[in-house]
Amino acid sequence: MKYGYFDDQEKEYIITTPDTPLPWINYLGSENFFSLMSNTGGGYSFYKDAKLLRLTRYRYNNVPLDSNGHYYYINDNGTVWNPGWQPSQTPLDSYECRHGLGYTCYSGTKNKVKASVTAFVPLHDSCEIHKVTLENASDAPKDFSLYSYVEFCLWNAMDDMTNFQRNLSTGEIEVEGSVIYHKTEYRERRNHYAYYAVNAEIDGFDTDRNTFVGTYGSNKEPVMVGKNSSGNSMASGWSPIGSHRLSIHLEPGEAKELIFVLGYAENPDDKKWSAPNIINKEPSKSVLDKYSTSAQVNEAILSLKKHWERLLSTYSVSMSDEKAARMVNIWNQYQCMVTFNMSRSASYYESGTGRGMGFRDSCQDLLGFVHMIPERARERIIDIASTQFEDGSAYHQYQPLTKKGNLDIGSGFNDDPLWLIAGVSAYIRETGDWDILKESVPFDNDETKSQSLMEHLRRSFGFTKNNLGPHGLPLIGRADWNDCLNLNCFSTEPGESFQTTGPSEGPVAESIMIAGMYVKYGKEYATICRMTGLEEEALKAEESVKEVYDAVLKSGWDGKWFLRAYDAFGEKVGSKECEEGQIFIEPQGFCVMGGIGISEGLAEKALDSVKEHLDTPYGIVILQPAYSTYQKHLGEITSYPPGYKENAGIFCHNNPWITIAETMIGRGNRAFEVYRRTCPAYIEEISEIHKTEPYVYSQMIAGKDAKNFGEAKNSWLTGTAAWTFVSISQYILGIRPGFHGLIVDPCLPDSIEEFTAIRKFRGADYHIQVRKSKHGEPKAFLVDGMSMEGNEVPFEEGKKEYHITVVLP
Ligand code: BGC
Ligand code: IFM
Repeated sequence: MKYGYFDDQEKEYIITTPDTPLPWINYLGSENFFSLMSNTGGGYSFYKDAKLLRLTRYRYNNVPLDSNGHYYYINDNGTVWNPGWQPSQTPLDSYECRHGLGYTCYSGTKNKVKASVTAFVPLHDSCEIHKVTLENASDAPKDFSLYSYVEFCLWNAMDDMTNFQRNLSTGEIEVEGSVIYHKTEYRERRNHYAYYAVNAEIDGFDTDRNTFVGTYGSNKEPVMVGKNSSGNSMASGWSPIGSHRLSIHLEPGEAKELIFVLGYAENPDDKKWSAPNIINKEPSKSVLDKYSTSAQVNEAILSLKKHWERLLSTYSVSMSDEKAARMVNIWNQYQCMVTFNMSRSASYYESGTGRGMGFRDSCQDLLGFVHMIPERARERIIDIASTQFEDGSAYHQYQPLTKKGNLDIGSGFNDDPLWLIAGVSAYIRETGDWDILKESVPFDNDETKSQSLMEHLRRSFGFTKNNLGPHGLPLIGRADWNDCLNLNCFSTEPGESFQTTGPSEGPVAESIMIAGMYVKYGKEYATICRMTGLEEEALKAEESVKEVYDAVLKSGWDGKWFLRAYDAFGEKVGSKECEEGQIFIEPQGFCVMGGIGISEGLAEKALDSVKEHLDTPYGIVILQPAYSTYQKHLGEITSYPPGYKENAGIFCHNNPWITIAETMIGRGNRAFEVYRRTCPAYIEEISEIHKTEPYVYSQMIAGKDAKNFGEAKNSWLTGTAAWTFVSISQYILGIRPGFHGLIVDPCLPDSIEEFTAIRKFRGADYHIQVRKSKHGEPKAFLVDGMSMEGNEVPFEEGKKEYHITVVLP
């Protein structure tokens, strides 16, 4: 069942009912100011850091679901309603929500009044703009009240939810004309505030929540809205809000537009603590002047749309498979951008208070994003590498505002260092910017410990090399990519944190997944060495990679598939000898991606085993059989009920590894089958089962052992976005950056006979045509009409256009 439809022309998903199975959200913002917005107007905003500078308050896990947001109420002759349906839930005569790239429009009609809200964050300014259009579709004049409503967060979202003894006394507000200023914290910090304004005279306002909502009232029908009045309240402590009231008169057929702006302003020079607690309103005024008319706002929306056109034009494909084309051209790239911006910090499933930017997560996000804005990828690489330790290991997470490593989590995830090589290699292949390797980058955020980025890569590679276990395979540490496979936490008591307590690293437990990574990224590291003139180092790296390759063949092969690991007692994990957890997906994907076992015929066997044991109609599960009981020596993975998350869920992130691996052994049909199963556009039809947004990937879909088989969770912020984009764009369609130029190496299913693509790469346009040979046409690889050997089109400085035709055998 569907709850909406795609409009590819407008690049929108149009939701036709407000009560979707879960809130279906969108992200507004591209630089510093971000908002999450659901299809019913729910959500919140923050500046740079979802934990430390949260503008508006959201209540996770609330009843009813998704019941705080930036709302409008209408009181039309005693009928109170919201254009987005929530929070009043008054039935609407019509409803629609259009989620587009960086903007959301929703509208509702009630008793012949239509109210539409277009919400977006303009490029380069730190505010969320709502253009609210009110129309009278009746044949009589209409008089009604419009209320705006936001509830301010007292900046630090964690404190806001916990430290009530303090924060119920800190709230401060100022009101000037139609602008409400939220200045909690200003007294002490004097550097930031929020403002909430409308470009019209108001008839009343409220800034104290209890006055507006009623002491025992609720968002559903605030007491002031019911009374058609305002308290003109000035919050003093408790919970500051922003609400404007406007009396609207509309003649039959008349429409009115209002512009509401919720902004963040910084005032970095105001360090006069002894001065009166008066904010400098200039920074906010200049933004409000920029967005005070509909014409200005329309212009800003247009710029935003152009910005997205530009970003998406870097990779666009034209092919008969409409669903795959829409994902490649629009939604998958869009999600990559959002995931890159957010890492795993703020979604409807990530509260924005826990994890900041993840080391491994951000490096992987970069793989799906680097072609769009390489400058930002460069910046991110430097930030990430700055949280690395001198031995090559790294803080697992860092806070986006301070960019400092997170001490609570620390290090010890032994896959982390290798992801840096993956990210840097992708960046260099995309841009040809070898100079990045010369950048001086601190270790542990300490400028006195700065070394070149190349040295950071060397330490990354060296970390794995220096941390091999009894079988010559990489030690797993606290966990590898699979956070929940905690093989060294066997002394943890139930209830203690798996990843942070006890002797979480040890000299025995080894990971075959990291071995696969080491072979894949170690080879890329060796190429980087070679291409920068370090031939000897390249040879040494290749030697070490070969040793691990051989160790996998000797001790990491289980007969029909790759083992997952050795535990802290030297016992196998992910083997036919195990009672449960006999086969895992990750090493099958990563070892084959690293090329292990391809020439020996093992890769095919491993991937056949994935199909035989792990396939389901909704995607490939992470392991089988699911663990039925908690087992201390395996860690958090066994804490989940069978079929959920890392315990045999369909962990979408690793499905594209299988897609890529399949292309590496030339099986296009199977590669595409794996791609299609988790692809949102393909599963839109079963939204009542899948439940999360049909335009983005989710982290997990419940596996076949779970009661809710097929139900997804944790949409938006997942490495799935980047990896699926890599799998379809670089491996199935086969257009991928190499160190010397652009590679065109498709591996198509029977259902795709041909396609054309435009790829912007290092400042040139590549016009690519691929078709399968028909009627005996010989295979060909032509560049500007000339036949070429191989499949990597050498990049020529200054050349602006390449025309490539590939005829596949
Ligand atoms: C979750 C994992 C997640 C990890 C993050 C665990 O509790 O189950 O899915 O990756 O935390 O550290
Ligand atoms: O690899 C991790 C990721 O870093 C966070 N989400 C879960 C994944 C698998 O455990």
